[in-house]
Amino acid sequence: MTDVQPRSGLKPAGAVIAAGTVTSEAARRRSIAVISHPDAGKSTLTEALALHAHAIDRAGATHGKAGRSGTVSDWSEIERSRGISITSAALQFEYDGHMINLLDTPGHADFSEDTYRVLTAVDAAIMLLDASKGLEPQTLKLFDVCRRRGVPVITFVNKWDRPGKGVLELCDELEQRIGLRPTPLSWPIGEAGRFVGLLDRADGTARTYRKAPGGALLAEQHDFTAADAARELGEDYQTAYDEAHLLEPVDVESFLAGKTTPMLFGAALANIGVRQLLDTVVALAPAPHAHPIDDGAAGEAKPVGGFTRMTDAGVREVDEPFSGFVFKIQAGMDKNHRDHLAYVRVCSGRFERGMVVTHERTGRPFATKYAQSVFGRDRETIEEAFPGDVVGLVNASNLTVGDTLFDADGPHVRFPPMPAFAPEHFAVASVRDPGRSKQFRKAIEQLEQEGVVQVLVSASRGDGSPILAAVGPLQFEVAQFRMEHEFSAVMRLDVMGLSVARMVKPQDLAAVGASSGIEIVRRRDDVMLALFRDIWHVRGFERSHPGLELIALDASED
Ligand SMILES: Nc1nc2c(ncn2[C@@H]2O[C@H](COP(=O)(O)OP(=O)(O)OP(=O)(O)O)[C@@H](O)[C@H]2O)c(=O)[nH]1
Ligand SMILES: [Mg+2]
Repeated sequence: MTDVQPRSGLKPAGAVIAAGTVTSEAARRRSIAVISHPDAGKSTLTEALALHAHAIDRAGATHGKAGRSGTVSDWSEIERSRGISITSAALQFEYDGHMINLLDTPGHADFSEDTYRVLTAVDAAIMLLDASKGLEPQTLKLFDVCRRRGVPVITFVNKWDRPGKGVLELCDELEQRIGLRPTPLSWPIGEAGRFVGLLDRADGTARTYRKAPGGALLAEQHDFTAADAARELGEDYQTAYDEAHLLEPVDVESFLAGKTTPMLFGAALANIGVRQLLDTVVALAPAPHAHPIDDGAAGEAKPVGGFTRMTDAGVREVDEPFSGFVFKIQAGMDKNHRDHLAYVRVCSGRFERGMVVTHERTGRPFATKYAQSVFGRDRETIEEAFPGDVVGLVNASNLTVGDTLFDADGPHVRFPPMPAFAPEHFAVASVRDPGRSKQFRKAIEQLEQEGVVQVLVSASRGDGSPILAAVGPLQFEVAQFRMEHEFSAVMRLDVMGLSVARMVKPQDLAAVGASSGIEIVRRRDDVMLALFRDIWHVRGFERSHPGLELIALDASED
């Protein structure tokens, strides 16, 4: 393994920062999510980034999906056996004087609720493109969420070690299809599949790579000055140089405004181009900034993105007393302890373990004695955290996704609610062995709290047969798997022929419920829903009952 000096031409902004104060600690933090269509290589890249920052010393995701055993972000049994990420994972590591909070997200559309929640907790995103596939449907959807939330996007074109599309074709796709202008930082020398090395667009230097066997260690590399590269690499270098200069250079302002995207190339599996990406995150991704709050004004609080404020709604500045919100709850991380962990994104102030905070939803005090940092499945006690960090609170059983916590001695704050999705799949759940009913009920409660599935209760079926509601059917599989493996209760699921949920006002309940083929259910927040076969069923009902109002679940960001 060779050392990975020297770095690319980027100079991290504000590398010399006095440590210790909330403002300076926030300034050296970068919180970023990796997003894309399934299989583009997010988990592989997450691991490669940690490898480059020396947070781990060997990549585990190097043997293809089937044999994957040790990917730090894909830790659960079901993820390892299937080779897909079904839930997001957080890693934190130091790099070059900065603290990086990196969130790997699941690409599968069925788990997009989880990915969307993560996007509320980061300040920037790395959008991964598979070199041979370009912009895939789920990537488009996620990019759209970033745009709406004002999350600036860095683009990494992955799998350049394999045959793929042309570089200019990929750039065109970004510009034509999503109106995002790519501004290259690096440029591949040699087309996809016949990859020679990377050109640094800023100074014309080049780096060639030879993959370490199996790709588990950092790739061997060789650096060339611009003059040497032109001589040694010949036409390939000249082509790369000419093409790279057809596009504009990086521009921070338009990047933060979501108009341009710094673009890099590489191969996560072979650890190529990964260091440049890390340097780019440090140099360009915004540090944590003022966070929009839910100030009770009409309409939704709009996000502030990058440095560009897009809202008149109130904000919580990073140097105000501690505040944060729960964006994820995960159980079963530690088999021996059966605990569950609430992931809190710190928005302002210094978090100190043991401090008493107020749980905004209940107004009750909440002790934070068991606070941990998270690294995939590994956790360690932490003493303090700063804006941008993810704090894991253990056995925080009263906490639910979307809840706000704030310093009990500071001013009250509430962050906007989490985006919830309109479910499109419904199934009646029951326990196979009635002797396991207690475990079944506990599991249902747990899975709901984590947001693995939504749980609806129908008066006619009762508590013992809750209706599970999901954005995609894979969520059901996860619920079933976890029910069996964590709670030793086998769950029977009877899929219902229903696909649309609408809110119903209390005064209309009896009338809607009297109509055949419509199921009335209660959601956790006591909202009453009517479940319909399909959208045609809804429209037909509306036509024949003009006096009744059905309200669409518009929280879905589609
Ligand atoms: N050839 C090549 N294969 C890669 C590269 N990066 C990732 N892969 C492979 O692509 C497959 C998918 O990688 P993952 O990292 O699991 O992809 P993901 O985006 O996390 O997938 P989901 O979490 O399921 O959405 C694996 O077989 C990887 O080994 C790369 O740079 N080159
Ligand atoms: Mg993954």
